[in-house]
Amino acid sequence: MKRRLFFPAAASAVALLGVAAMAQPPADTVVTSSATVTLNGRTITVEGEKVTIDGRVVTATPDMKSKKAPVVTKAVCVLMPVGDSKVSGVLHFEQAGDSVKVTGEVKGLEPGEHGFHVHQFGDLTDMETGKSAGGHMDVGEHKHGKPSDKERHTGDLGNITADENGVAKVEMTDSVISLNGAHSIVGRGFIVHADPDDFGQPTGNAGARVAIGAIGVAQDGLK
Ligand SMILES: [Cu+2]
Ligand SMILES: [Zn+2]
Repeated sequence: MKRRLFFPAAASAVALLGVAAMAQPPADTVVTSSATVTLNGRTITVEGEKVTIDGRVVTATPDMKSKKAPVVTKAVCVLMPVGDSKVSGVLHFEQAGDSVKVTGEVKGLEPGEHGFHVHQFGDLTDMETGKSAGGHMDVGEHKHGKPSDKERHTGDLGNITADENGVAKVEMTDSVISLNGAHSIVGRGFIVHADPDDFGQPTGNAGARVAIGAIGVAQDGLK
């Protein structure tokens, strides 16, 4: 007898819950259909997430995929020692028309010349050898060369020269690298080598990697 009495009560409770669920969808439900209602003489339209009252948009999903790319005007690279080297420094890059001005200082070097290149990857996971930065950055397939050569890797910036205190002041302008477009060095790696780049093939015989860094957008470098 008890069961018979219980059954209709449970059934109506389920029915009530069903009606409640239909009337009020969960708060996180994404509305994909569209509907128009008239309320107090005003036309309210819901299309997906967009709501308009009398044609005026009152809510809209922001456009998260802007088509306009920002322009990078300045980039920076903090050079850190590779393995047990003591070489460190900071490089600044500034776009000046079609050229990039490279300035900065590298310290802890042996006096003399050191290979100085943009490498393929801004990947610093191997700080023991610096090999995670890959080979010389090259857009296309070129031979290794001097910065002034007609043919060179995109990232071939030649050498820097350290004084008797092991400090190299960097100041150069290069028109092959860029901070924007296909030749952009932003996100790539930078390597300073133990030996001079002698411009021999395939990569200049510059020896071990003594400092590594990743090139990023500078704090005041976006337009
Ligand atoms: Cu290199
Ligand atoms: Zn090269």
